Amino acid sequence: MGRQVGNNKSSVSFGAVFAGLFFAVALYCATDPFKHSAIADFPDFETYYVELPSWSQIPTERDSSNLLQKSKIMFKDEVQGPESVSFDPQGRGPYTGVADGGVLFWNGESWTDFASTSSNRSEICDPKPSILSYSKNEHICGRPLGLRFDEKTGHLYIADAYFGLMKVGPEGGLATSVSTEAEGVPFKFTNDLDVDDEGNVYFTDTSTNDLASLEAEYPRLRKFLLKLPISAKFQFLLHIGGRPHGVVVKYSPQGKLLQILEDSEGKVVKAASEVEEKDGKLWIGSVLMSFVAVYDLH
Ligand SMILES: [Ca+2]
Repeated sequence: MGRQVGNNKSSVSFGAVFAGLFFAVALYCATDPFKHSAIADFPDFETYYVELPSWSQIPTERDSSNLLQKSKIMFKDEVQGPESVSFDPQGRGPYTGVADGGVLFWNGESWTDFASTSSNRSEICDPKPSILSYSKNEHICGRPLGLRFDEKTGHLYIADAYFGLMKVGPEGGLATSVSTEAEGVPFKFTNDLDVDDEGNVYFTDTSTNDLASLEAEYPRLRKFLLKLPISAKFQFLLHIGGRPHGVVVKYSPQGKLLQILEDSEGKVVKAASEVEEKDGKLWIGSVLMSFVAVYDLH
């Protein structure tokens, strides 16, 4: 009998400790006192529903040979997060936009600063050891996510995540704003663009960058996840399902799938943000890599 009472006592005290611990964790998550969450510095952060294609539209074809793993790694640790890769009308380059907000140019021997999208750059935009440590100042330093030259004028159009659609002359320098809104609706996250033969500029604007479909459907869930006091690295792993996976798909102008290249284990190409085809080679940029991957189509 006495023993039974003892057991009850210990289970009561264990329950109390567990409840106390649970309360402390809940309080920590709710208030984030040490500013660990990914959006701690963005008090006005809002989430939006994003329309995504249905699962039936996603191709089921696979590249079982993981051909992307044959890509050559170029400029290792010389460029951080080179999302968009582009060449100028003379074929020089590549040019790329990197995590610190700059647009860089490869002159054949070294990387040089070519352009910037922020007139407000300071030492807070200086190079950092990790790609993930730039996110706090991106809204000040800029983040060029799409680059494309107008073949006729040589102007470089830049889609900056924070400053909208911008443009800079063939000599580079500080880019000027082309547009930050369409029909009165401000851009949320200008990501990619293209320029046709007549100089018309097309670009995409997404309110989030590569978040999972579930979170697109349930914005409150996304905000909750982002508010959890865990590092940007774990946030990212959570969003992509915990495993990097590079995929490049080629479609015909009619929308027929022509070729699919994969690195399903993320051994070489961890993720592909944009691909530029030039002289039989695919130049693969990624916001997550510290290099450019080049895949030879021949
Ligand atoms: Ca892009």
